[in-house]
Amino acid sequence: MAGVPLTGGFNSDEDENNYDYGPESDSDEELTRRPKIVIMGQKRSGKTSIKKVVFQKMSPNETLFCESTSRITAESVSNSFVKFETIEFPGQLDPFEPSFNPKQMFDNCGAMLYVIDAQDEIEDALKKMCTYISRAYGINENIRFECFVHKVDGLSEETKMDTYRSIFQQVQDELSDLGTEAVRITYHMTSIYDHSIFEAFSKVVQKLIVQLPTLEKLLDIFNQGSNVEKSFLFDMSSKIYIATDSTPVDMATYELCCDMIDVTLDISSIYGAKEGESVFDSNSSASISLRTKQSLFLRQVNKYLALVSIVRSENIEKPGLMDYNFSIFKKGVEQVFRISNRKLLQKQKDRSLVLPTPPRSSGASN
Ligand SMILES: Nc1nc2c(ncn2[C@@H]2O[C@H](COP(=O)(O)OP(=O)(O)OP(=O)(O)O)[C@@H](O)[C@H]2O)c(=O)[nH]1
Ligand SMILES: [Mg+2]
Repeated sequence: MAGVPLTGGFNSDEDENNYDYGPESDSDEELTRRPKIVIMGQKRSGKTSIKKVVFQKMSPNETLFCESTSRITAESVSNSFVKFETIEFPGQLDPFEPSFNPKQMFDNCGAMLYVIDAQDEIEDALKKMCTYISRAYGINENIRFECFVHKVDGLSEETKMDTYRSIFQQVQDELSDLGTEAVRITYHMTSIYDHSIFEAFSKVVQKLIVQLPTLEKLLDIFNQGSNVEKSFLFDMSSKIYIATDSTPVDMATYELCCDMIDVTLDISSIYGAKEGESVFDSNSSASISLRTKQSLFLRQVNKYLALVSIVRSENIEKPGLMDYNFSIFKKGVEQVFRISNRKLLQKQKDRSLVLPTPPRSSGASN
């Protein structure tokens, strides 16, 4: 099929490279509004390691020296496109102790992530997870529940599937005993030693982005018009993808795209950036042709995001078409977030306009 230039119904020529997911400020109100991801799990199940590897670029081997967390740790993830807060509960603490104010915490919680060490005894961990999930569900039914069956690097493919099946069955039984079978839990098989942890975190974060269906549609249109096989919208600093088109994600393709980001940033930091400057800017773009007759394209969308696409080499007819379609796609993404931001600012303005009614004076004035 021949590629076609896209047309965009955009009437604004503003170039907003720094548009963001919500207003960019660290005001108290902004911080409390940020989506919260509560991370729980038994001691040494891998909670801190996951955060460090995904958001702080720690190499997996270094996590061997991570100290056990002794108290509740809240960290803001703000150097990435989606800004949110992670709250880690160390294994030995009960998050529903009244002194931790569970009502307030789970009322504001976007996702609850429970980490289970697949290389350890899982019975107790599962029981605890089900109890916590049903209590959190009792406070806020909108929380997304995510179960990370973690450290699967030590398991064979067969054991992995058996573990998954047995966890799924036990959790269903346990939840129905607790009377909360309506809860939906998403399971992810993860390890910090491969890309599975980034893929799983991508899926967790995507659920917190309200614009996701629109982004997916935009990516589908871009792919069709440009004869592209697969596209990801990547958050460059964490390498999690915040959206992809509607075709299924294949792990090898995702890994290929992650590798491309590493290569681009490495080359850019050696040859491109001046000292103290960001290695990812509006000039960032890369094309790589592979032996497999596929080509990879990377283009900067804004200061945090990049579009990474895979095209079969025989489908590249006109090199300019992809760039043209990308410029239309980029404007589309800008519009999507600008509209959301405007709505959000309007909501904040409306809220501040609700002034308290002055007390009525009982006496006559003269
Ligand atoms: N094999 C393997 N080991 C892992 C993985 N993730 C974490 N670990 C190891 O698990 C150990 C415990 O990790 P932590 O991140 O400190 O565990 P935690 O859940 O934060 O523990 P507490 O803070 O005590 O509740 C470390 O030695 C990590 O190297 C993984 O995917 N595979
Ligand atoms: Mg920890």
